[in-house]
Amino acid sequence: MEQVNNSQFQLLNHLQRTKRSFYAFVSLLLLCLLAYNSATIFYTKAPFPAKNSPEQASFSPETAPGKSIKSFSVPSSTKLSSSAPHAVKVERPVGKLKTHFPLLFKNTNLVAFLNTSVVYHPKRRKKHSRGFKVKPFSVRVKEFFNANPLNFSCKFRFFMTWISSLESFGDRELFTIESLFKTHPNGCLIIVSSSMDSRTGMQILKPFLGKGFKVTAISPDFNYLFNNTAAQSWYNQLVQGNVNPGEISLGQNLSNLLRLGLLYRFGGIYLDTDILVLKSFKKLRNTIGAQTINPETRNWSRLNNAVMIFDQGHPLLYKFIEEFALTFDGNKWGHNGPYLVSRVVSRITGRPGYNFTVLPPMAFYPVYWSRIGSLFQRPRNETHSKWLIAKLMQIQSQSFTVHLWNKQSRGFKVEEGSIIEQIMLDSCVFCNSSSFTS
Ligand SMILES: *[C@@H]1O[C@H](CO)[C@@H](O)[C@H](O)[C@H]1NC(C)=O
Ligand SMILES: *[C@@H]1O[C@H](CO)[C@@H](O)[C@H](O)[C@H]1NC(C)=O
Ligand SMILES: *[C@@H]1O[C@H](CO)[C@@H](O)[C@H](O)[C@H]1NC(C)=O
Ligand SMILES: *[C@@H]1O[C@H](CO)[C@@H](O)[C@H](O)[C@H]1NC(C)=O
Ligand SMILES: *[C@@H]1O[C@H](CO)[C@@H](O)[C@H](O)[C@H]1NC(C)=O
Ligand SMILES: *[C@@H]1O[C@H](CO)[C@@H](O)[C@H](O)[C@H]1NC(C)=O
Ligand SMILES: *[C@@H]1O[C@H](CO)[C@@H](O)[C@H](O)[C@H]1NC(C)=O
Ligand SMILES: CC(=O)N[C@H]1CO[C@H](CO)[C@@H](O)[C@@H]1O
Repeated sequence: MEQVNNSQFQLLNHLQRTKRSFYAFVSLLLLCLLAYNSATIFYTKAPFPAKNSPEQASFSPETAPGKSIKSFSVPSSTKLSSSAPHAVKVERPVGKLKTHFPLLFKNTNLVAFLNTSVVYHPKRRKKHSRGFKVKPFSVRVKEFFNANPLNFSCKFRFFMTWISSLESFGDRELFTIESLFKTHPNGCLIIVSSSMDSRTGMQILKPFLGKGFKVTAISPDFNYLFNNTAAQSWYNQLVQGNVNPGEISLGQNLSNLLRLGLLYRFGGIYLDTDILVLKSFKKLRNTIGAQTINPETRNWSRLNNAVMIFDQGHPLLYKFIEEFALTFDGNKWGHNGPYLVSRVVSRITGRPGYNFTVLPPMAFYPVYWSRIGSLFQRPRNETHSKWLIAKLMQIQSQSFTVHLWNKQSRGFKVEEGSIIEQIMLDSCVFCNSSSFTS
């Protein structure tokens, strides 16, 4: 019995010890958590987390826009306070952060995109360029367009912009580039983007280079682009946190301005990344497209800024930029984009000094966004089949581009026998795309 008692005692003793060490472990865990938490707070508190983030933004999948929100949003306005309530207390006493600044940190890619001083000196790049300074944006753009190592000269200067992460640059975007080079083999394309301006980004573009096409990605320099325009002070205010970016994605809205700055400084053709190119632009100059017309008057009722062709320094571009800076409203859908170009053009129509063309919807936007699904569908019956054939022939004969309105059509599958499938067969370069969904 004693033996048993003894062993029972030992067991009890052991249990108690285990319990103690369990408590010790839990306390340690709690301590760790506390330490981690304060580290998090400290990190959030650092006034310029941007300094470290752009590289991550460009290179690591962990900082995809959606994910970065939690670690970087520094709420000081009520709207965001739910996302990281613990940081509010810490942030208020600092009191230095401007009210709107935190919104810039919602998306680390956007920070990289905005902060050109960071974008220009990424550590990794330095390592590879062995101490040579990275050339300024304007020099890189001009060298790309002018250099012709294979006695190649750029007959067309294309610009696209990409302000999202590398991971979201998908099959659709790649296919729009295929269609661009299919129709413009002697064109040169710059994707203005800080995420794509990286080794991984260039890897994505490599198949095009392998085919001899001229494409590259370059991080933007807003200070250069908006220098001596009305957008200069607007941009400075934005960076300093004095512009209310509003509720809607600042990135998208900044992209509306970026395209204007690019065409104004360099001249060329701007395309959204959801534009399929079907025909050469060689006869187009200083052109913008209508997205809708008034069926009675046949006058346009709305223009769109997804395709624009303009000479360098064109006065209409200057007006667009001016309007952007004067009337920016981050809370109204489309206000700084399609509505902006419509406002300005209707205001200056008839005034001398602006020489440009407005093309009808069939030129660039042959299908309205609400009906874009019809292009992805296979024929359902005989009537439908006839309609599809007629529509395809109309697009093939009259349209320079098809706007896919990605926001509307992103989830659609390309059905066999659909118009999009036929267009893809006609405008592919690699012609190995299994499907067009992404
Ligand atoms: C941009 O980067 C510079 C240099 O790293 C930094 O001093 C500045 O605060 C950053 N600005 C923003 C808006 O992140
Ligand atoms: C280079 O291009 C020029 C004109 O574009 C042409 O005259 C010349 O023969 C070309 N040289 C070579 C080596 O292809
Ligand atoms: C802006 O333009 C002025 C000349 O008007 C030039 O001296 C200055 O370097 C330019 N700044 C940038 C950032 O390009
Ligand atoms: C249509 O546009 C023309 C010129 O752009 C203008 O003169 C005319 O008044 C417009 N018609 C209507 C009904 O708005
Ligand atoms: C307007 O531009 C076209 C080319 O797009 C050109 O042929 C025409 O001469 C220009 N007109 C004026 C008044 O500059
Ligand atoms: C044919 O298919 C279209 C598209 O699905 C549909 O709207 C239409 O009602 C169909 N017509 C007939 C006669 O079945
Ligand atoms: C199609 O071909 C290109 C170039 O060879 C290649 O990079 C790409 O991965 C291919 N895509 C598919 C879906 O096979
Ligand atoms: C005012 C304006 O152009 N707002 C745009 C901002 O970006 C969002 C997309 O993220 C667009 O939907 C808005 O139209």
